[in-house]
Amino acid sequence: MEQPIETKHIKIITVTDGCKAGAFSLLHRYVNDDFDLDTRPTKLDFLVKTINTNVNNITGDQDFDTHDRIKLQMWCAHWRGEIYNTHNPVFYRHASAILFIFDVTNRKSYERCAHWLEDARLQLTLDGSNLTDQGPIMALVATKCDLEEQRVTSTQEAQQWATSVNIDGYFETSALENTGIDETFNSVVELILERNYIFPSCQRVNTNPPPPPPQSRSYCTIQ
Ligand SMILES: Nc1nc2c(ncn2[C@@H]2O[C@H](COP(=O)(O)OP(=O)(O)OP(=O)(O)O)[C@@H](O)[C@H]2O)c(=O)[nH]1
Ligand SMILES: [Mg+2]
Repeated sequence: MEQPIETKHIKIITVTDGCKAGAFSLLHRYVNDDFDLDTRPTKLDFLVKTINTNVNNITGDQDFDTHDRIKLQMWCAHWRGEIYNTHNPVFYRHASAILFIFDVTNRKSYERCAHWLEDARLQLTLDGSNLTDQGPIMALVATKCDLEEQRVTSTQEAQQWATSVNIDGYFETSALENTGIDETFNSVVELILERNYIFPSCQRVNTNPPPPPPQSRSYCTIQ
């Protein structure tokens, strides 16, 4: 008899200063393997990707077999706009990971990460929905690394800052060249699994036969 397939639901949110840092492009590349040079500003994007992960090999977690699936629900919002002001706690609530996104060619987008980090920690404390004192995985993600000549924040500086404020990981990406993106999300998922920072209320048990290799892509935009 076939074993039930467990689908773990994991919420990941991106945080930027709403300055075209490339948050949507990062998710769009990861989920749809696509890139658009001329994106439109949106208030909220919601992208979903289902992945197969042989986490036994990664974490040694015997409860998690190769038939299990992870459904990543990824939120990307204009953080300064009305959605943030109105629904701020909803974004952070039950997030397993928070990605602070900055554009390596835009100094302000980097400097504002300190503010958003402080804000995230405050909101999570006020909301009281953290699973543990440690809280969700937090990662700093640099975008547009293909624009090396226009770069104004170095790898070393960003890495050092991330370490100094206890951020769990620092990653460099280019959605245009498709570099660093799978590595970023694979590492973030591994960190989530290692910390076991998954909200039980998000879990479902799916008794259907195993689905085909991951192709599940969907995406919704509010403009
Ligand atoms: N060269 C380069 N351009 C990029 C990259 N990622 C995004 N862009 C461009 O940066 C602009 C903004 O990208 P978005 O993904 O919309 O950024 P965003 O953070 O969602 O923007 P807002 O929500 O409007 O603040 C677009 O013109 C993208 O084509 C990248 O890796 N390299
Ligand atoms: Mg956007």
